Amino acid sequence: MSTKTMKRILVTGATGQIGSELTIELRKRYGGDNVVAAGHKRKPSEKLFSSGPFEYVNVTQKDEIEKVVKKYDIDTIYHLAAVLSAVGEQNHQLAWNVNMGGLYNALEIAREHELVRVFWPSSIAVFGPETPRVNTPQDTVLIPTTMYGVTKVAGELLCNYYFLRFGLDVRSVRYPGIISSETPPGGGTTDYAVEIFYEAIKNKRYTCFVREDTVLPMMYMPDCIKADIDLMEAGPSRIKCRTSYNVTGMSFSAGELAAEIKKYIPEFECEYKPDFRQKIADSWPLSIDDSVAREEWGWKPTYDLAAMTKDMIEKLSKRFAKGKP
Ligand code: VAH
Repeated sequence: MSTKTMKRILVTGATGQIGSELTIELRKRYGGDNVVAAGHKRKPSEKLFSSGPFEYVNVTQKDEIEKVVKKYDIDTIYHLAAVLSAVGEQNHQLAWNVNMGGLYNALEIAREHELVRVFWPSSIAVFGPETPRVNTPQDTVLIPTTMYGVTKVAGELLCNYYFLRFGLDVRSVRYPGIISSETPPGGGTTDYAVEIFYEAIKNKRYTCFVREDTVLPMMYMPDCIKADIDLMEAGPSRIKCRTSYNVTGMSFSAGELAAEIKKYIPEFECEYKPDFRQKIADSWPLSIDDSVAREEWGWKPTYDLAAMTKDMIEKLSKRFAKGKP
């Protein structure tokens, strides 16, 4: 395992919901020019494009990643490029090719170029109906019922293999649903928890695609970014888990989220019309035990439902008032 420090970072999936905010935070910490943002089809925001290098990369093409690694002398990869659960059920081949092909390429490049470290996000989608759903433990049954979940279980095993076989310092967390105000999510089952804020502020009403009583583990973006960076900056000896760490911020039902929003927008009305994503949500846990991450590298979330809702409504209201989308 390399003992060098992380200096020049590549973020794949940098135009996505998490990648776009993670890149900005990494640029604050490591310097704009030392963090290369890589996207595939989505155009980068002005903020992303103007704060450091940007490259278009298709992660299923190893040579496209390798070209950027060589051009910028990259020593660390945050590999976020992925197809999420809902899109993955509509196009399972795409989900397999991007999620598995992309990860394999990133790990092979990290091995061949002896990179310092790799971050790769797994998800609570690794869990399935056979998994204990309350306070889901770190080590448990992983029989997902989505292609996205299959790629996340396989991805965790691949990362563990690259650590054991080649000593590659690859690290991972299992994201719950992530809520944020900067970049809308693209094709996940938990997208309702973001869309509801946009619709409540703009139109005072929202049609939610899961039942009112659907409870899922969630996390606010500032905590998501903190988890990624804290994990990557932890001393190697503290990291005992090389598949992926359970992490979470909070759990709430769609109805509880709507009620919290109504405290700020009393006229807000939410109706519930479950679609195919209900079956996916019903296969996932209600709450997560993240005690191992807390013990091994000091994980501790900051935001609960009330604090997140307040911050989301403030940030989105301010942005919409300026006429921005
Ligand atoms: C999805 N946002 O909905 C992702 C996440 C736990 C959910 O992995 O697919």
